[in-house]
Amino acid sequence: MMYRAVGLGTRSRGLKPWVTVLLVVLSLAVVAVTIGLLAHFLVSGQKTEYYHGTFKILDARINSNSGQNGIYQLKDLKEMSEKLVDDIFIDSALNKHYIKNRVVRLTPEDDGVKADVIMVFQFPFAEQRAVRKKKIHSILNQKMRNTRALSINASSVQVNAMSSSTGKLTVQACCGKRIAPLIVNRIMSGDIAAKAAWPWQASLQRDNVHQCGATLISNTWLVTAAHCFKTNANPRQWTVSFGTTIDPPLMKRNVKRIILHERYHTPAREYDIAVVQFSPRVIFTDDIRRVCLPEASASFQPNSTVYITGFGALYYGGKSQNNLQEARLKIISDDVCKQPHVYGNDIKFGMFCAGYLEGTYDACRGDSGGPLVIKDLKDTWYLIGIVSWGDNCGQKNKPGVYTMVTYYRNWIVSKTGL
Ligand code: 4AZ
Repeated sequence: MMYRAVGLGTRSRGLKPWVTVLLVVLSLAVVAVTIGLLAHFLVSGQKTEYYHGTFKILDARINSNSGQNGIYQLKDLKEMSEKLVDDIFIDSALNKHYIKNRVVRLTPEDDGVKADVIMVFQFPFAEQRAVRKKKIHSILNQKMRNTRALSINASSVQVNAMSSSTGKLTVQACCGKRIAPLIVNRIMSGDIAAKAAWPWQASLQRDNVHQCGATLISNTWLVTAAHCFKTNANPRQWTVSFGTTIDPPLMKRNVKRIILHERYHTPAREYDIAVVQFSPRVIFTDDIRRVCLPEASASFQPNSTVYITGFGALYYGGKSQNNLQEARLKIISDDVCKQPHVYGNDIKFGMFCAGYLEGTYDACRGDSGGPLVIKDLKDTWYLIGIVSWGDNCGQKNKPGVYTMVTYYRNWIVSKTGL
């Protein structure tokens, strides 16, 4: 007892209450600052950095018919180059820091093809960017000298640091990628699309009223159906909106040019394709992004799974929807679709059918001009059809008919340069 009394007495004499409070406050402040510094270190310590690299692939040429020695399809050469850069960094001292790469451009030159690649890393903040740039360059240069995957002029390798805003935008600019997972039901009788699930979908509006769907193929061009402009093709009266709702729109743009296929003449349904240029151009985000266009030589097997999206009606005679709808369909072969009890000879060149002969899942009024897309093994989405026509909606033996994008691929290039 005595011992305790003396102890207490000593403490109260040595440390006054205000000193104790001050000490506690000071220690708390030190702990807070340490946590803050640690958080700052951990967050800014793992900074994403972008580097732009170029290299020359020797004796390579790009052609739409691959197969011959040294002649590649654009898509194959891009994939091979991306794989090469992946392999190089995964098997290097920068393995832990390397995230991914994107080949953003392949330019044919006299003695080969020049590749532009954006490389993404995460580094702690300790080193200077110039030092890292040197490291990245040296790894690329050394390993490209020894690779057998492609013949590369190692002395052509260049590397430059990019600002993270430019890097991010350039990497995001790639086509046919989306962030949302795929969960799909239907358009007719409708299920609502998740935000950012179909970032290439656009709504074409006349006097601000939804008329047709359209698909983003660059930051300023859309593809749609020519028949959407049957009654009015004056760009001043049209606008385009993006996002999964018409109201409120995520973004709106003015239409600058409407180019219909020269051979589209209503009431015929052939050549039902148009390209639309809007301004100002959009900046790609997770919610607004372009789809990929397939090469003219690509073909897609009957029964493949495809998806359509649109703001169109849920039943024949219904009205357009404010929320984007989606449906999973199957490609129907020409043999099946040209049967007399289906569409017979109404299915012409440059058209194909998709849906189900049993009906139900189908595009409808207001979906016209919108996308029919397919996903490849690398989860990249391609526009292969444009909603064009059909008897009624969701009826037995009357599937939707789509403009075949591959058939018009060269026409699209001739108008947009894409
Ligand atoms: C239309 O009127 C329309 N069931 C679009 C597609 C289909 C039918 C009508 C296909 O825009």
